[in-house]
Amino acid sequence: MSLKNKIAIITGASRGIGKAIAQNLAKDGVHVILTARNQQDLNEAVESIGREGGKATAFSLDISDEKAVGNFIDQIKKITDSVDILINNAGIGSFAPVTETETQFWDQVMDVNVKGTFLMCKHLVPVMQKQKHGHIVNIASDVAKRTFAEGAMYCASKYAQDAFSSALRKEVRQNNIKVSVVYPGKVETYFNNSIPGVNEDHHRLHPDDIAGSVNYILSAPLHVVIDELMIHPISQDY
Ligand code: NJP
Repeated sequence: MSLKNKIAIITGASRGIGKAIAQNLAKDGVHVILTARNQQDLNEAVESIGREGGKATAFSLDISDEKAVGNFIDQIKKITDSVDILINNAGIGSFAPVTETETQFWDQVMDVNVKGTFLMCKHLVPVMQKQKHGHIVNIASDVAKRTFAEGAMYCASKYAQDAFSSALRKEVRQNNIKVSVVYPGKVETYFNNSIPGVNEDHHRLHPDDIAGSVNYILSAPLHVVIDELMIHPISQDY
């Protein structure tokens, strides 16, 4: 299915996986609406898409803030009647023993990874239900399906995001809305204060690998939904 002239909202699109998804979709003719908190990073991403001939718009948005999400969707409704695609990609995490995990950080991780996904869906699904179509792609993690020591907080958030996605899929299928989940292994991004290119660990995917998977999912024929897609670097032991 062609993606040309579709409209997509991408959270966490200022860098890493979200930025690569936005760039890749724009190359396929999608009007991409980029969101993240840092406006300057967003502007740079929008400019780079524009230089490649793509159509991009940016909105500063903290997805953990319901009032901000509601205001954002109101603004979107003023510029378009239709939103074809929502990519819930923004996410945070860090790794430590449970006894050393700050409760405040637990709340932040749950607020972004779980509540943020919920809020974006809560406020955008009605738009998709009205137009009688839509595709939501949630970027979870392979640790939505496995656990490891010192990963309790992050794994819990990704298991919750995955369970939410699975239940939502059953709820909105009748409205012709597809819900897909991508489960990446390690990816070379800014996640958890990493700096791409300086990590000693070479067992990582490139953000473009995830972006390619997302294009594949979104390009499936109308009658097909790819519910889940797990993707790892072949060298990653998991
Ligand atoms: O991370 P990074 P990734 N509201 O840090 C934004 C999952 N994943 O691309 O808000 C709105 O480069 C932030 O912008 P800013 C991971 O769990 C990754 O790797 O300005 N946006 C930036 O644009 C996550 O769900 C790996 O700080 C918020 C973006 O999110 C997704 O992949 C492995 C926000 C983060 O970019 C993308 O992460 C895996 C908020 N409150 C799953 N807080 C991996 N990298 O290895 C942050 O299994 N952002």
